[in-house]
Amino acid sequence: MPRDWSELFIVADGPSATATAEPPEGGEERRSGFFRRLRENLSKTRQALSAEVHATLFEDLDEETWERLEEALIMADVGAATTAKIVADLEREATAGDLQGGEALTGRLIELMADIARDPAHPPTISLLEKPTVIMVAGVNGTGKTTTIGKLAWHLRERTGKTVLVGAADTFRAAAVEQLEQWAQRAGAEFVRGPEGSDPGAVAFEAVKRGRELGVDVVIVDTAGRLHTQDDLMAELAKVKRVIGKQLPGAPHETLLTVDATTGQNGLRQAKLFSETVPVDGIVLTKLDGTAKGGIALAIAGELGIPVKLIGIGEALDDLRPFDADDFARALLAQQAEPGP
Ligand SMILES: Nc1nc2c(ncn2[C@@H]2O[C@H](COP(=O)(O)OP(=O)(O)O)[C@@H](O)[C@H]2O)c(=O)[nH]1
Ligand SMILES: [Mg+2]
Repeated sequence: MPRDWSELFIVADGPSATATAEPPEGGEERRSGFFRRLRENLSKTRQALSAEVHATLFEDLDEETWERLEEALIMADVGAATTAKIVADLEREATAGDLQGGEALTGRLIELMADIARDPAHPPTISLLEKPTVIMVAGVNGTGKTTTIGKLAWHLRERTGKTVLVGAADTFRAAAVEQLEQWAQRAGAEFVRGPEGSDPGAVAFEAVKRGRELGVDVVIVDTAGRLHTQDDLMAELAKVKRVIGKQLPGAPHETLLTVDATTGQNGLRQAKLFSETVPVDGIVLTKLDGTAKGGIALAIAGELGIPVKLIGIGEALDDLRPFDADDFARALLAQQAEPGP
């Protein structure tokens, strides 16, 4: 599981990138620093969940234990089906006598949650082997597409030394283009825009073309998140994707969908809808810092079969990170503030 940027990106000279800004020494310290921050950023979900879980699992186990546990997980938006599976597994093992005491039960619960979020068939990595690698970012308005692109461009440059171009194919709102341009500047990325009100497909085409001419490593294409109707939006998204493929066969190589964690189960429904129109390779779960519904990460992984690849935990450049199922589950429930092995 990628715990680090260098493990998220698959690059040509090895299974993982050589991190330019992160020397290998001090890796452990850096990891525990990351983990502490993840834990802090997830504090809303953790507070809501862990108090109830601890109150339940450290008492005598009975029918009510499992009901209360289910309720706590559902309140954290883990999702009914995913919750039922986790709790049934834990109850079975506890009843069989395999788990003794609150500590062991909580530890096993963390493992079960991480297992759900981890899908070996869909590893949460992003391949950068094509040049340029084209990443298309889709999602409903306000879910964090533009912000995520800025952060991602910045990390690609900082952590892997890649050159990046971003294309403003969200032409629906003029302000969206300006906002993306500012992020591109902060991230040190090239920027392609079209004339006002231009066709999103044409901008996406131009961005990939320009990226090829400049020889950049990664092209990231922003898209609109709101149109007159949902059908329009989906049709446009499919078209942008098609047009990108015309400029560069095989592209986009990666389609990321932003889901706002604060919208909980609604975000899950959005993700289903989008993924029926364009195949989605990975979810970026944003705004996890501001919600008690962080359990949605598990519901997405468990019920959609699309890996969560990145999580947004704030509004700053540095507030995007690879999703690690184990760290995530532990950050939600573990008492101790350090990552496990
Ligand atoms: N707290 C927090 N805010 C975020 C995060 N990601 C995006 N935002 C905020 O959400 C709002 C909408 O983001 P934007 O990128 O414009 O969404 P877009 O319409 O999908 O492009 C902005 O105010 C962002 O600062 C996040 O991870 N945490
Ligand atoms: Mg935007």
